[in-house]
Amino acid sequence: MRLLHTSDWHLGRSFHRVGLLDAQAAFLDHLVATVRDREVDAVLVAGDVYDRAVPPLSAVALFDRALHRLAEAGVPTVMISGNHDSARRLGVGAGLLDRAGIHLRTDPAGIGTPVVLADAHGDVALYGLPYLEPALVRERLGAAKPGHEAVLVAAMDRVRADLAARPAGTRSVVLAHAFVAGGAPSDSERDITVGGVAAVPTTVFDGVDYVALGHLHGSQALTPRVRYSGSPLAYSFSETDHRKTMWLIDLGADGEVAAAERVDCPVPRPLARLRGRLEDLLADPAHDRHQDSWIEATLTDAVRPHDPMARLAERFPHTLHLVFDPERADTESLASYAQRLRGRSDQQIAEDFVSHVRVGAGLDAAERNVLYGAFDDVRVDTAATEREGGR
Ligand SMILES: [Mn+2]
Repeated sequence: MRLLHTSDWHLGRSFHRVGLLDAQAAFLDHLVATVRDREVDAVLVAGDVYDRAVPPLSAVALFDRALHRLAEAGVPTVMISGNHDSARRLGVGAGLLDRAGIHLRTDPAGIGTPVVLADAHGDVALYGLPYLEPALVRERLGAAKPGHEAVLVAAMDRVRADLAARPAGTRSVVLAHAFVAGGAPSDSERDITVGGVAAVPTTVFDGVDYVALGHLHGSQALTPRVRYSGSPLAYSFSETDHRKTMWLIDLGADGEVAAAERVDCPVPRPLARLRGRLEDLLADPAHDRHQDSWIEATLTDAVRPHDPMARLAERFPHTLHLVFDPERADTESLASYAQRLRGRSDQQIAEDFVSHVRVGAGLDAAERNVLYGAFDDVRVDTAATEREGGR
């Protein structure tokens, strides 16, 4: 059975000040063309269909068109909600869409009820696990502990129980939206850390033949059968070196991954990160090849040049982002707020703040629990508000 695995479309998202709706429409054209040209048997969309709980109408219209075209192509599609989606809003009409072969799984209640497809070698059961916010679903799933790992273990127990009751030899696929250990993040995923622990081990997914993951925006294979497709477009300059693709997976007669191919997504415009003094960036012939790229420029001039954006735009009309990183001996004190925070979690930043105001006295274990608990409460409040459609 041939599966096309994609995720993290983030419909409605823009890149700095550039709207990406046309690029997202081009990606969806490419998806539908791939389904037809490569004789795909099922499409898997592993969450973050939209960028926001309440997406702009233009994004909703784009999604609507995609649903119609997938249904017309006659290819079964399984989709889950991600941490950016409002599960309730995305799931509207799911029962009706089912009849058109589009299987939206946004409710944890449906985790143990697969979409069953068949080929010459028998059945394939496809289980959709929507993004599971631990504090909201722990009780309902009967998870033993708080945290991402415990709720995913409970969800996977339901999957394995259902699978065990099916005829021997039934092959299985799971879609999940999670941060799985070993995966490399970028700057454009929303943090889902709980209690300081974000990543769950790949062993959580033991017992199924293929795991189609969403959340991380770089394409990667954690094991041959546990993969992230990554987003179809770059959503931050940290993804400059990513190759954006979908996975075309051939699931063999015994559930083995017989083939895994990366299908390239259309690139609206390449990305480039340039660094140096403004005059050098404007003069260096090596940068000729970046003239049509979206540019992030880090200027190292000791004195901030006059109107740098306008001057850069003369050579690089698609300059989107400027960073100032002057070359001086005491760069520490001059580093911008953003530079000092780069690559650090909210928890680390808060811990450093506490130790700063207490002149070096860091957090003890009890204080750290209180702090992490507060972060979790804020996230749960936000997620609960979105579930109730409050915003
Ligand atoms: Mn995402």
